[in-house]
Amino acid sequence: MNNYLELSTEVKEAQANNLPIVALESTIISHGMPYPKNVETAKHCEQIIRDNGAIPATIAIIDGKLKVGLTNDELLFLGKEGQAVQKTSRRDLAHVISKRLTGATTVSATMYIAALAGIKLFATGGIGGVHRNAEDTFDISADLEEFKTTSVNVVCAGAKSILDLGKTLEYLETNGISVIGYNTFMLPAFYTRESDYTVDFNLKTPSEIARFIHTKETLDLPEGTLITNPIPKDKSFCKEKIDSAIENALAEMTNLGIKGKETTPFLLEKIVELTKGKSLEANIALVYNNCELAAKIAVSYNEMRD
Ligand code: PSU
Ligand code: MN
Repeated sequence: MNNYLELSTEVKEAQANNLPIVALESTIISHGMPYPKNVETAKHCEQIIRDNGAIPATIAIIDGKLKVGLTNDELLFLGKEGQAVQKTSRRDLAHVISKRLTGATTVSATMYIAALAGIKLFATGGIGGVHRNAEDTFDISADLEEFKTTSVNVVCAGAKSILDLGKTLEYLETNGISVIGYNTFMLPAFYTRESDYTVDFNLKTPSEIARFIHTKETLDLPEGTLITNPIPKDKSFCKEKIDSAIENALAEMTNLGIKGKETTPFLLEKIVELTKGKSLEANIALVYNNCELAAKIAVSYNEMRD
């Protein structure tokens, strides 16, 4: 396996010196945001992690190698190519690697690779979940499955209501995956700080969250944890406005017959268009907020390790 794994010099040095590391995914760059904002955001995410005392490790597959830590050229390539790059979830890994292709990794594939590299914290915007109408389509993101077996702790801004939030929470509970709220008892809904759902545990400081992760590991529980962090107040959306954009995007998706892995990228792009770019601004702000929290948890977790 390690034949495919390639760590950047920065990540290798961080490991050698026992520094805290935070993983970042690459589908958010290629499929989640338009160029050039995607590249700008990806670079700034790395900077925020450094500013908060940890080392960033953006993960992607480049020419068949599992890369942990990307160069600026690699980031730029993924950002410019956009949706022409293969969106790579767990099920795509063997294909992309055996053909020596380049792939942008989703939350599931990024967690898998982060675990191989021994990285415990991962920051992103939103994770995949149980889609609305999943009872008919069976569309449940591989991201949720990954949390069952991969002990990586993911900071996100909750689940957006292109998904069925209630079913997503039930699915997580069934599989023994804890949903932590950072200073919130309500599950944040990505563009908004509130939703009609509650998290499992409201933890108030990065060190409380780090203690939770450390304890889970001491108990040999193999699951990942979902850490939800509400979008900053000044960037959050009015619920009615975003809900109406989401409804319109979903209706257009059904009309166009879009299915499978194209669903999430289509909806994200459509929502940006319908909100005249405001949802993109919100998305960028919440990712930055998550990078900061993940770095702080990683620093605190690192101090607890023996
Ligand atoms: N949600 C976002 N931005 C994203 C994604 C989700 O707000 O970029 C991406 C992530 O990479 C996530 C993937 O892992 O979409 C989930 O895709 P699917 O729903 O097809 O499982
Ligand atoms: Mn899906």
